[in-house]
Amino acid sequence: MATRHIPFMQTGTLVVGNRLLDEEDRSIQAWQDRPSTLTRGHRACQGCAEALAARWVLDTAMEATGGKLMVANATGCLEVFSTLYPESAWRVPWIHSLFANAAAVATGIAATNHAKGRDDIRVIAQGGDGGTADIGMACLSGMFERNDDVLYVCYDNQAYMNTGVQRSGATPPAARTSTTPAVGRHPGNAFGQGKFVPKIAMAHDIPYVATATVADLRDLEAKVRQAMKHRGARYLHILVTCPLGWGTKTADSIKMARLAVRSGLFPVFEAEYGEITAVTPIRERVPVEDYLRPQRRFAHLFGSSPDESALERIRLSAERNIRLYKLIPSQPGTEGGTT
Ligand SMILES: Cc1ncc(C[n+]2csc(CCOP(=O)(O)OP(=O)(O)O)c2C)c(N)n1
Ligand code: SF4
Ligand SMILES: [Mg+2]
Repeated sequence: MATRHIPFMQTGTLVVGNRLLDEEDRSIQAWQDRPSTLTRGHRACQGCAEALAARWVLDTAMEATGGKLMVANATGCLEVFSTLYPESAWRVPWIHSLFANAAAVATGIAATNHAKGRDDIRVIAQGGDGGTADIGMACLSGMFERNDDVLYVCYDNQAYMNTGVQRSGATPPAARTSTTPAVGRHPGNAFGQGKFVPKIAMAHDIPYVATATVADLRDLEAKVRQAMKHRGARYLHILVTCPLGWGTKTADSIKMARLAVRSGLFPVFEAEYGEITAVTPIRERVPVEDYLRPQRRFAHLFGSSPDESALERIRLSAERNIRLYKLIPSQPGTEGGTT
């Protein structure tokens, strides 16, 4: 990207003077023909990062494919808030699958396109963390194993939000959900359970796996473009703040995603054929408490007598991520981190 002076009055905006940049350097937000795949009429909560991420992903994919895109969507908040009968907020060929089978439906669409000689039409499957990590895992693993030509996008808000904030396999330890209440000796979600789907995807040696958050939309955009350059099975896992389920301020959705990354609790990286190829280093590390304290789902860890043992276990998990993904290249034991 060319170095360009950005006027002061534009530095606080997400577009950061986009329209002053050369056309190829502009974000999807500044694209004159932005398709607005997810448009007015949806009923997402205020501050819903899932809505923001989905629009960003699909708008970018639309541009990358010249508008030749079809989408299969698992049941979950994204599907429910966007398609209240008889309306639809989608402006892309879009099909609602079951909770469990978005990956299989997308595979079928890709196979049909291929049989018709229309490999130019690309396919995206998308779902929440419950639809991905839990009930949809079998279909997803099959899609990976067969290396079907589909990009699967998981919008990870860390619980089953659509049905009332139940725990999923992606809910973090100690988090309070409606099925892991903040009661007893070990309140909230149990430690030592759950799964990180990007690692499972990498274990299939598929062409492309990446993680991203709504805190860095240019990075998200670049990863969608990179994913669309590949053929075969690809997986994109996006951390999306949910103000309702996390108990955060609606204005803080971007900030919370940024704190997740800076605390080390959510690693941002890319991998090809099972090997990590790039990581986003943590430039200004923050204590895990800075990320946890503003969230009501972790309120039981603080107060007059903070739960030091739970906080220590969470700190250790951030340390482990930093070590494993080399998120701080200068830290001993993490030499060789890529950027
Ligand atoms: C077989 C089946 N079981 C349960 C449901 C009810 N259900 C619909 S969406 C949902 C939770 C979705 O959670 P997630 O995939 O994380 O998406 P989110 O709403 O959090 O974005 C559940 C349990 C269903 N539709 N089908
Ligand atoms: S419950 Fe959460 S994921 Fe669902 S629409 Fe509201 S903010 Fe978005
Ligand atoms: Mg969810």
